[in-house]
Amino acid sequence: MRRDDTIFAPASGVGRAGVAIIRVSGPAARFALQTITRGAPPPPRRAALRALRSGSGEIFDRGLVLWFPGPDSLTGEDVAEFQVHGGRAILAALTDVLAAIPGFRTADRGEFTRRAVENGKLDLTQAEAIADLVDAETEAQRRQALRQYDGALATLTDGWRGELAKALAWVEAAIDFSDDELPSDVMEDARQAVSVVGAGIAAQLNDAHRGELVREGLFVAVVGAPNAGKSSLVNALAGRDVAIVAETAGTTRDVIEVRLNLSGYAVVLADTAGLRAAADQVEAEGVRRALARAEAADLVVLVKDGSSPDTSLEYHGKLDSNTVVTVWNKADLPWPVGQQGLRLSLKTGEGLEAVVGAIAAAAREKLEGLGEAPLLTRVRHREALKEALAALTRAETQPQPELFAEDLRLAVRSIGRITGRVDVEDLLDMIFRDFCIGK
Ligand SMILES: Nc1nc2c(ncn2[C@@H]2O[C@H](COP(=O)(O)OP(=O)(O)O)[C@@H](O)[C@H]2O)c(=O)[nH]1
Ligand SMILES: [Mg+2]
Repeated sequence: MRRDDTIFAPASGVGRAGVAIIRVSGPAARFALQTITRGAPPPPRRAALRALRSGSGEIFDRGLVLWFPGPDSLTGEDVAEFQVHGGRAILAALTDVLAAIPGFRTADRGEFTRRAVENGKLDLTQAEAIADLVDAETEAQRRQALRQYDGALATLTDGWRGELAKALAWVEAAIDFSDDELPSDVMEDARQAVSVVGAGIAAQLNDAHRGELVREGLFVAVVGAPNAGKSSLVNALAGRDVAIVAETAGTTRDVIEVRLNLSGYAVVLADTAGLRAAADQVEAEGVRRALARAEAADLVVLVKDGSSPDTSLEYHGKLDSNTVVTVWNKADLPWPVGQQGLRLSLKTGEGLEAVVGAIAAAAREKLEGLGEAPLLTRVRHREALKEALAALTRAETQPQPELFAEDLRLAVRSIGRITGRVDVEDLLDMIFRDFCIGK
């Protein structure tokens, strides 16, 4: 797709910095380079130091310029890059000259990547991966995004799509040609392919949403009796005071959330009201929310006060369905004999590292423990695969080749939506080129 307008935007962050990078993409990128440097562009992909001039001819900075003629560029269009000193006045001067060139405008959000997708430089999963890479706050998120950028998801789904398209080609051949013109078992082969790909998709869907959890963060609920030290633990893990710590039992009444990076995993930690027979209605509502949060959480941290009887016992049955890390707090106080488990004192800091380790291990188990690392990182991927699987399941019981073909076509299209390669006919053309029937 060819665009008439040329877009520009800072590729580096806003504010003062050593260097700022401005990217320009579109048919007039070369013109911009020539106008601002008053000379020919440097050789492709080579940095050159140039004086940069404003409209009046005044030099406003000296910086590196780069020239990437399309289609071998980020967007597939002609691209120019200016690496200038990262001051506001310089950026303003550069932006002014660019904006004054006819057909130039500032880029919309994600527009460079969008053009790259439209020009076939990236597929949709890679474009999403770029956004995820930029947003990645933890190691696990970065690893997952890079994997997707490198094409892990695209390779998997393109493989399925190819298999099904081949099957579809056979079925269409079976519809169009008489039996004696074809190898005997084409329909059988097609059905076999449908069942293999269907099983592969079903296995991928059965990944406990791990990819989405890595990306969006694991929900961890901190629960336990009032005064056990839940709020103190949340604050200690967050490294700052997000929750009120108080001697008065029943202080925390609503759910308080904090996002943090726990040993490389994105986690949304929730502090909750203490579990006990509530003193008033507000507290009762707090208890209800705490239990609801524990139920909805991916992981529960149960905090117990080792120095006093546990008043939350009656609620523990409700936590059983989830992965629970139990922590015994107040190890600095005398404990009755028999309290065993992960010892912690939030007062002295004793055992905190081990608790972080235990929660991180449980998180790792949730996210990676089930073998092969996950590939579906967005609801969108999951929905497309669910649709494809539904079509394949229908196809399996479809005796009529025409209807079987129609379901296959739907499945190929659904899978193609993940990468943005949706044209089934293109794929068929490619496959039929290798066919020898009717040559
Ligand atoms: N001695 C001692 N006191 C603690 C410890 N952790 C928390 N506390 C105290 O226990 C009380 C309740 O703590 P808080 O975090 O508000 O508990 P929550 O009700 O479970 O959120 C506060 O007075 C804290 O200072 C600990 O490890 N040792
Ligand atoms: Mg509290």
